[in-house]
Amino acid sequence: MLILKPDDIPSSEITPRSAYLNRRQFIAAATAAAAGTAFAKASTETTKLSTIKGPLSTTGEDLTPFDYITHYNNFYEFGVEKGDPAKNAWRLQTRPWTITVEGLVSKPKTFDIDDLLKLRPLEERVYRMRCVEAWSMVIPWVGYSLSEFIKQCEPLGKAKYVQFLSLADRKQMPGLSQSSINWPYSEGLRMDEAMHPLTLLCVGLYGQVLPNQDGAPVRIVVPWKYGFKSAKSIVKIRFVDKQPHTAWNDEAPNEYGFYSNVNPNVDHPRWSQKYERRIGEPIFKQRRATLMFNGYADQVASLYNGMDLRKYY
Ligand SMILES: Nc1nc2c(c(=O)[nH]1)N[C@H]1C(S)=C(S)[C@@H](COP(=O)(O)O)O[C@H]1N2
Ligand SMILES: [Mo]
Repeated sequence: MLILKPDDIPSSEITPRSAYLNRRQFIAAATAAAAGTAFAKASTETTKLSTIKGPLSTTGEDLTPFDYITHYNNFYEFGVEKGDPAKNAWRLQTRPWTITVEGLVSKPKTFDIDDLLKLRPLEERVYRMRCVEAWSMVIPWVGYSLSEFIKQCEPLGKAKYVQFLSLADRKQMPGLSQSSINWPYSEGLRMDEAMHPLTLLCVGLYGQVLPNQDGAPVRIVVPWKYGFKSAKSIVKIRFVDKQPHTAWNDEAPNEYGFYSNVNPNVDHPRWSQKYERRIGEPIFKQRRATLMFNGYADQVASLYNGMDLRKYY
């Protein structure tokens, strides 16, 4: 079963922001009533984070409004529709939370999320994000370079790749039984990609802790790759010597490659990647050209020198 596809909702059906907010308040109230204390508990966790301005921020683009970032999601553990994560992710318990580090490291370790939050100063980093389904957003993430965390993990020289594994818990995640994904959601990067300063260990957005539907309490963000490379709600990081298996590549290997760098010149077998729709913008501004490496070519193109990007899609 293949689910990822370009979103073909006509632009005319995109709800204006005012109506959207009203509906959102309605949904929040209805969900709170249905969920009782669980929702109340989750909503008290929208704690503010103190951040410094990250020098690696993308400039000159309007931010996607918070309500779109939190109500138009892909997070299949909570359902396959864009609105499902916002409806269902209140079930996710984000404390206590640990990341287990294993594989080719000097010694396996477990990190508590509250210690990770204190490891480095938290930066606000504005990144363009491009989903493989040909929509995009501009998001003010909060976090610090994954490389800072990887240094704490003490990987061995033999480690060539990093694998990220998301939580997969049937009690909290109603979407696990709704799609054929090979759970837990697995993603991976080559070590030099993982160590690149743009690759973010992300704990928040818009100056607050990550909303559950965006991958609380900790996710990866890799802005020059299609969105599915940015694994949410991660509980395990494994250092390995061979390219790890990844969830979408397991699902459809000819459609979703390991590298999945944003590339307008290499179409998906079922659709073009030349253009994208910017979520939340007025209809006349929505269609825009997709940029090589999502606009981060100056910073990352050298990672792929000499590689055929058609072969390593
Ligand atoms: N664990 C997990 N991570 C995931 C996904 C998912 O379904 N499960 N979806 C991916 C996809 S396809 C995209 S586009 C981004 C969306 O992130 P956002 O909802 O915060 O914008 O998360 C990625 N990370
Ligand atoms: Mo995506």
